[in-house]
Amino acid sequence: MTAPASSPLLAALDQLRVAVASCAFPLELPAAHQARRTQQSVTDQLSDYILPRLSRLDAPLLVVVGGSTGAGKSTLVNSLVGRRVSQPGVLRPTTRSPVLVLNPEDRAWFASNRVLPGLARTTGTTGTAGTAGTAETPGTPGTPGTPGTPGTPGTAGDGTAGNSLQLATDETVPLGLALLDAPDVDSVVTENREMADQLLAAADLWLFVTSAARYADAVPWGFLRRAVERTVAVALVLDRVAPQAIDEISAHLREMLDEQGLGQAPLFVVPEVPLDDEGLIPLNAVMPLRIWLGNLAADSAARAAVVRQTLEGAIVHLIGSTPSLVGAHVEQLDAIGRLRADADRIYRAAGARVTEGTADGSLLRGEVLARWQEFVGTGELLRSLERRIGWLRDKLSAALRGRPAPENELTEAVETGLEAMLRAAAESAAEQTSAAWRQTPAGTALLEQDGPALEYISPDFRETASRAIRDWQGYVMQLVREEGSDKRSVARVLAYGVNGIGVTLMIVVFASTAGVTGAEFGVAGGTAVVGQKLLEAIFGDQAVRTLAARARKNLDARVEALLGAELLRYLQRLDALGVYPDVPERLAAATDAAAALR
Ligand SMILES: Nc1nc2c(ncn2[C@@H]2O[C@H](COP(=O)(O)OP(=O)(O)OP(=O)(O)O)[C@@H](O)[C@H]2O)c(=O)[nH]1
Ligand SMILES: [Mg+2]
Repeated sequence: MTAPASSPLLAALDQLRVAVASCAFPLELPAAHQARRTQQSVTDQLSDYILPRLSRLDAPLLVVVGGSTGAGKSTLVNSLVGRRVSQPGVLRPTTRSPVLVLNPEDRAWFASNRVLPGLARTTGTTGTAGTAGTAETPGTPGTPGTPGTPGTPGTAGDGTAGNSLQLATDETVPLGLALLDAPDVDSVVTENREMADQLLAAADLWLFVTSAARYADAVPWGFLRRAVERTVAVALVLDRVAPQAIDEISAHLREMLDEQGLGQAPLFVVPEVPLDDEGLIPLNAVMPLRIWLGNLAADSAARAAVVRQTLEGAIVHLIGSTPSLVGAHVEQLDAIGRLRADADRIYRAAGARVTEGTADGSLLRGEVLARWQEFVGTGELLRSLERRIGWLRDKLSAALRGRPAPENELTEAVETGLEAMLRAAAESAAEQTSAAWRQTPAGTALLEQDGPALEYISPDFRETASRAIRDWQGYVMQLVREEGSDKRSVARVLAYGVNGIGVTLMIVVFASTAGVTGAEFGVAGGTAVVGQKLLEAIFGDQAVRTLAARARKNLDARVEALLGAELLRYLQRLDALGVYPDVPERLAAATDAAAALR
């Protein structure tokens, strides 16, 4: 089992790591919390164990000594080494920052960031018996611990809590094997529990220490069950057993191990004996374990078997955990899709309403209608409309020439009316979209995020809308000017004035679906008919149809752009979540690729 650093499996798992990292669960949805934890543990397991181990299968074996607090882990490690490399103590929990004890020749491997890259190394000086560098503080050797009794302050903890790994080297540690004294798995200190978790995930072999008093506790068994699930190599130490109880307790423990599928795991029993002056268990009591570890370190085939078992278990577990990540990512995508669809639908409907409202005569009311009537003198024109177009044209021309610029007021009224209609549509769309998003906690959280307030229209909406309308009016004027450059109509356009004709075209556009033909002279339709006839008289029927259609199309496009920009604020907030649609497929593919190479 010697995989080169660039093995296909290693490459596939690195791909898988990238794919796992690209999963995102920003919305508080049912599967999100668990998925974030799974993502973290999968990522840790890959970078802390699987990838470094796979790239160096021949690297020293990492034996993590884990178990409940006060089980005697630190004391056991010290006793195996023959000196105090890790500080035991009477105040629980004692070991806060993990201590890695190794042969000086294996130092390079563990000092580098390949193993447990998240933990900074603090190094002890290479110890001679009795001194062990920074890995320990002077303790009170030989204080037999009675858990729960107050300890000497100096013995409680190593003073270095948190994310660091203390390295202690000692010649007595067999080459090719390192012992890591971990914090307690059942700690009252959360960081300890998490650290123990992370360290156990990085182990080639779990050396699980339990005591006569604690061996039936639930939490350590939870860890052991996990080890079985992941087929991690496990050995057990039943520590601190009164000599007369050894048979009974070890039989019971073996029974429990059998039930949990750990019947094959080596079990070492260490009797409770008085500690020596150094606070160490006499050598003969730990000898079987020491020999076993020594043999394991010396036997490269046995070491490889341990590595293979744990590595394969870890990879299988990893591969098995990606479907839940895919599921949770899809759950996010679905929720985002629904929020997006809500916003899309509401803004599309708003756009449709504006398009309809700018065509069905709705705008020809109030100020616009008043200005228009002032502009063309509707009543009289209407009455004469069907009699004689020529007469109408003369009359109109007189009317227009007689009053210098009523079209400017009309143009303004059009701008105001159109702006009000757009604003109402945008306001109602913002209101409806936020109401729709508020239906779910995830949507509510998004609305309440920092950033532009999504419950209202954009602060500069009025301004943007007014500019868009003025630009449209400019476009309509330009249309009229171009059409008027035709030889036949130029004189008439000049006679009526580009602005007057332009604003008339706008009125015609506003009534384009309002039944302007035939006898249905509603107020809006009726007033627009006058404009229609006027334009037809100037440009001809066909040209008026074309002009109106172009003006209409241009207005629709501007409305769409305006509302589109409003909608974009919601979509941007969704995009900013960074939940990408291609992730499930990539993760599934990376998982399949890794599974195929396993
Ligand atoms: N008499 C006797 N005392 C022991 C033995 N093992 C541990 N102790 C004492 O029990 C107490 C706890 O031991 P530690 O080695 O610190 O236990 P630990 O499992 O490392 O504890 P945490 O680091 O808190 O998880 C200390 O006071 C030790 O001196 C033993 O075999 N015999
Ligand atoms: Mg300890």
